[in-house]
Parts: sequence; structure tokens; C-alpha cells
Amino acid sequence: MPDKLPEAQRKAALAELPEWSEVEGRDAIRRSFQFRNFNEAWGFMSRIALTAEKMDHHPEWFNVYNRVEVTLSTHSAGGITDLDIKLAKAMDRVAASLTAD
Ligand code: H2B
Repeated sequence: MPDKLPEAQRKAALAELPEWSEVEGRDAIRRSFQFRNFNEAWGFMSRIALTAEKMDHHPEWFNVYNRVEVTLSTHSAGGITDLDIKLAKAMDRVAASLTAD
């Protein structure tokens, strides 16, 4: 069971995730991804779904056409843990590989 990251570690981790922002009023981070079309957005979600399942760590997300809005937090810990940082980085990597052409 992961623990919430201590403040210093959390700041350092978020510094490596410049596209992500802290959610107000909740210990969570969020990012909005924009793809070329629905097919690409769904491809992103499919790939991340497999990663999330392997990690047993799942995103809260919302999709409209080419946009995917993601919120990450570890429910069992009541805040941001290393799992959220790992999943956020995996999302950044997959999104970068899909949108680079
Ligand atoms: N995902 C997230 N984001 N937070 C959790 O605390 C969590 C999860 N817990 N995925 C896992 C699944 C737990 O509910 C199951 C029973 O393993």
C-alpha cells in the first residue's frame, strides 16, 4: 500500500511533470490531453488501460472526441503517491509518441 508522498518529494516529482497541475481542494493532479481525433484519443486510453491494470492503479478520466481529461490520486492513500507519478509519466510518454508526426 503506497503512502502519500512527503511534501519535498511531491514538489520534486511535480517539477518533472510540467504539463500537470494540482487540483484545488483535493490532493490530486490533472492534465488535459488533446489528440488529432477520437481514434487517437481512444488509442491512448486503450494503451493506458493496459498499463493501469498492470499497476492496479486506475485513472479518473473523461473523454470527449479528441480530448481526454485525467485526474490522478491514490484513493486508498487519500492523496498523491508514487503510483500517480508513475502513471502520469507513462501517460506523458504515450501521448508524446502518438502526437509526434
Ligand atoms: N486506483 C487508484 N487511483 N487509487 C486506488 O486507491 C486504487 C486504484 N485502488 N485502483 C485499487 C485499484 C483498489 O481499489 C483495488 C481493489 O485493488
